[in-house]
Formats: sequence, structure tokens, C-alpha cells
Amino acid sequence: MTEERQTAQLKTGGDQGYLRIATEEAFATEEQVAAYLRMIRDGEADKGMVSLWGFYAQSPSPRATQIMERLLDLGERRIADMDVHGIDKAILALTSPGVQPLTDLDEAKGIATRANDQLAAACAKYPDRYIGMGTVAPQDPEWSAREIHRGAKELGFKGIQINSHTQGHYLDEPQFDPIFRALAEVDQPLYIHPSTSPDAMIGPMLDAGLDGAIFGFGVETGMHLLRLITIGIFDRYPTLQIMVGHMGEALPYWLYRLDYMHQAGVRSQRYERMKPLNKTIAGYLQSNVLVTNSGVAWEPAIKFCQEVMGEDRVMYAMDYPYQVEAREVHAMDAMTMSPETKKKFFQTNAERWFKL
Ligand code: 1DF
Ligand code: MN
Repeated sequence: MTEERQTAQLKTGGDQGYLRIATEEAFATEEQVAAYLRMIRDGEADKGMVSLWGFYAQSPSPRATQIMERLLDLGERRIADMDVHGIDKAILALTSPGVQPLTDLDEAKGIATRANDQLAAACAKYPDRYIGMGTVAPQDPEWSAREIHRGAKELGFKGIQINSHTQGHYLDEPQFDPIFRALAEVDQPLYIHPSTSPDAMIGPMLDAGLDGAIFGFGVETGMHLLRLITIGIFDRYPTLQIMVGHMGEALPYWLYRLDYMHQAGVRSQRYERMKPLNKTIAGYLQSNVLVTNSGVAWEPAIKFCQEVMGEDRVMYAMDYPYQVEAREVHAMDAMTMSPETKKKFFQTNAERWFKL
């Protein structure tokens, strides 16, 4: 990257040959954060919540206070940040872990409903800049299914985001089937966004400071997607598309070993749950999984993913407001890649898969 490129101003409008559509962008609501703080105060929060939101919602550090301000804004401040970083459109979702840790179902559904209404209003106010993904409360799968329909039909949402496990439960468990059925009915994607690991998994990561976005998010979310693939979710729902961020939460890099050991496991019948599937894990990654580069502004990883999954399946994301770096946008612009492939990465893959 030349010095000139690095200091040149980023602009919206597509002068570089593509629009920049950022696909994993977060917002928060006041009552969501207040509920987290109450859980922490009352000793109801799991260790991950104490670590993550105990920090962002309470630390006086510049990282925490700036992220909180940006999360809570769905107006001019966010638009100004998008303008400065050359982001034409942001696909927005309620920040992790959404309402999934809340044990009072009425409270969870109320906060989710109002967050969805607030997001829909912001998208209506800035129709050229904001696109919404809805939030649900998987604790109540039937309600979530209805909210998926409301999001698609009344609120203009283009998918939903679920923040990995719900109180230690994973989406491959049969009680969550109404969520997948609803997604198939509205023909929209599911974005599985990271959350902190449940208490059963977080232990040895926490004392080392590895529980959050540095590592714990990725291994827990990658495992979640693997649980869904190996239970046969895509044999049951062949048109379902599942998106994950952070360059596929490391699964593409493990793919050879995943398939080798999965096939060995199926053949040996070592695990009751591990049944033969219609495709290989690589096959599902090439037909039902989409990845975004949130948090990973790294050309070798992006090219590797394009090679193993196909260049139609890798999309741009900034991960605002957790990773707001103009130099990363410049680095992505400067990737040595054909103009056609780069346009797919920044713009047309998102248009295709979110049906914009
Ligand atoms: C962090 C990173 C937090 C991501 C997030 O949501 C998040 C972080 C609470 O750095 O603590 O979405 N991320 O996707 O990388
Ligand atoms: Mn994120």
C-alpha cells in the first residue's frame, strides 16, 4: 500500500468501481444494556456476560466509552462515521448477545420487539444507508418464528442474527426447528454472530483473557456452525444460507481435517449423533455457508476463503463499532484481486445473498 493511498480520503458513492456494503454492523438499545447491567449486579449473569458487558457498559476506558456511544446511535453520528470510512451501506443488527441471556421471557421478547421496531424506523429514515437484520429470542422458538415473519413482511428486514448459544443451548437442538422453518418460509439467511462462551466452556479462556473476540468468540461460534452442519441442518433445509463472520470462524482453515475426521467418525459409528450426510462439510461450505471478513482485514485469509468456498461466498464487513479502522478499508481496497472479484466482495455478494 502506498503512502498516498493510505492518506487519500475514503469516499462513498462507488468511484472505486463498487459500493462498500458492510455486513456485520452493531447497534444497542438503552434497555438492552440496562438489562445486562441488572443481571451483572444481581449475580444472574454468566461469566462471559460479566467479562464482556461488565467491561463495555462500565469501564471508563476510551475504547469502552466510545463503543457505547456509537452503539447507541442510529442517526447522524453513525452516518458521519460511515461517510468518513467510505461505507455506503451498513447491514445492522442488535449487538451480541441480544436478548438471548434473559431468563424472563416477557422481558426478552419486549426488548427484542422494541429493538426491531427501532431498527426498522432507522432504516426507514435512512433507506439508502441502513439495512436491517432482525433479532429474536430463541428461548421462545414459536415467538421467534412469528417475529421472523414480521421482520420480513412488515419491517423490511433481510435476515436475522442470532448470537450463538442461548443459555448454553445450540440451534441444532430440535426445539429450535420453528426458527429454521420460518427462515425457509421467508427465504432469508441466518447470521450466526459470536457470543461469549457458556460457563461450561469459558473456564480456561477467562483467566488468560482469551474469552472474547480475540479467540473465545471464534471457537464457540465455529463449533456452533459445525454442530448444525453435522446434525444435517442443510439436508433438512437445502436452500438455507447461514452466514458467519470473522473469516468463517476458522472453519475454512480446518476444512481438510474436519472432513477427514468427520468421515472417519461416520464410518466407525463412534458417535450416535454423527450420521452420514448428503454432502461433505466442504460441500456445505460451498453451497449453504457465507462468510464475512468482520475483524479480519487480511488479504491472505480472504483469498484463501475465496479459493476454498468460492468467490461468491465471501463478503465485506467492518464490525462497527468494535473495529473502526480507516486503514483497514484502504487495505481491502488495495487487495490484488480482479475488479470483478473485488466488486463481489464489497458489493454484489451482499446484494445477492441479502436480496437487496
Ligand atoms: C467485540 C467484538 C464485541 C465483536 C462484539 O459484540 C462483537 C469485542 C459485543 O471486541 O468485544 O460483535 N465482533 O464481532 O468481533
Ligand atoms: Mn460483531
